[in-house]
Amino acid sequence: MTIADDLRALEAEALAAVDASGTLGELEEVRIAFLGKKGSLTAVLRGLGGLSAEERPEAGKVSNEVRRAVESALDSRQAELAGAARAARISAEAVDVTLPGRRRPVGRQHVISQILGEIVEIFMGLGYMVAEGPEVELDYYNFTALNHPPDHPARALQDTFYVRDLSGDRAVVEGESDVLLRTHTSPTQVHVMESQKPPIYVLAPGKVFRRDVADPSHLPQFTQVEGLVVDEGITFGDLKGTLEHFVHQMFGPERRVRLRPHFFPFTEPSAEVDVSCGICGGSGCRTCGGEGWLEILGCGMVDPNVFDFVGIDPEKYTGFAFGMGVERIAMLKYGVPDLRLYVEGDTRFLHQF
Ligand code: 2NM
Repeated sequence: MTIADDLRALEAEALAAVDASGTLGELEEVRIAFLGKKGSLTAVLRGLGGLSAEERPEAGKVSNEVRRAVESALDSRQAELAGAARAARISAEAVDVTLPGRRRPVGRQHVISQILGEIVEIFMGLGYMVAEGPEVELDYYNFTALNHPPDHPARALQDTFYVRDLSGDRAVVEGESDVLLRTHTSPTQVHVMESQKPPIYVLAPGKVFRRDVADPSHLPQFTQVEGLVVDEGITFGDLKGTLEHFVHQMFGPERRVRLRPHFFPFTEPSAEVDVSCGICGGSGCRTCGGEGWLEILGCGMVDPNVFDFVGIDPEKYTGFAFGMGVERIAMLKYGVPDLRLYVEGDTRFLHQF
C-alpha cells in the first residue's frame, strides 16, 4: 500500500460520509473529522514530510487532489443542505393568503354614552354650553355652597364616599375629611357661577358617586346631567317649558309632563318631574306600577342662598336648575329592567342599542 492508496481510500471514505450527512451540523462534524487540525486527512498530509524525494511529488499531487475533492464535496453538500433548510423554514412560515380573514367583532358606543349625547344635543339646540368639572371635589362645592346644612343626611359617611387622608393612615371620621367623590354634578355649576357672569345656560354631565349597594334601581356610580340657567327674569314657567321641550325631544311629542312639589336644599320651590307612561299612555299598567306616570328628574328655582355663596345678585337674577340620571332615562326609554346591566359588559345586552 502506497500513501497514494491511503489517500484514495480516505477520499472515498470522506465522500461517502459527506453524502450520508443529513444536516449542516453533521456535515460540519465530517469536515472536522477529515480536514480539522486532528483530522485523518490532515494527519496523512503531515506525514508527507517524511517521504523520500522520489515519492514526494506523486504523493503531493494526489494529496492536493484529494483535499480539493473533499473540500468541493463539502461545499456542494453544504449548499444543498442550507437550501433544504431554508426551503423548510419558508414552508413552515408560509401564510395561506387564500384563507378567509378572521372576523373581529365590531364595537359600538355604550348605550349610556348614546343617551348622554342625545341629551347634550337637545340642550345645545337651546343654546346651552357644556361644562365639566372634577370627580373628586371639596365638601364646600358639593354641599356647603349648594345650601346643604352641616347636619344634612347626604353629608353622612353612610351616603358619601370621603377620600382618605393619604398623609396618615387614620380612617375618615365624619366631618373630618373635606375631600369627597361628588354625589351630583352641581359642584361643576358652582364653579361656573363663580367664574362666569350671567346670562348662564350650562349643562353639566358626568360621573357621580353614592354609597349605595348595586340593585335593580341603584348603582354606586352613575351618570348625571344637570342643567342650570341664570338670567334676568327667569321664571318657573321657563323651567316647565324647557322640560316639556326636553321630554318631547327625548321620548316623543305625545308624552305629557307633570310636576309634583318636592324638596331639594339648593332650589326653592322644587319639584319632581314625571312623564306619562309610554306603554299605557297614562291609564296605568305594570311598567308604571298602575300610576300612569314615570319619574324622570328633579328641578327647581335656584335658592337665593346659592347665589349668595357664588356672588350673584339674587335681586337682579333668578334661575332654574334640574338634574337627571342618564341610566334611569335610558331605562325608561328602552324598558331596561335592571341598572346593573349597564355595567356588566355583556355584549348580548349592549349590542341591542
Ligand atoms: C337636581 C334637582 C334640582 C341643581 C341645582 C343646581 C345649582 F347648582 F344651581 F344649585 N344644580 N343642579 C338641581 C336642582 C339638581 O337634581 C335632581
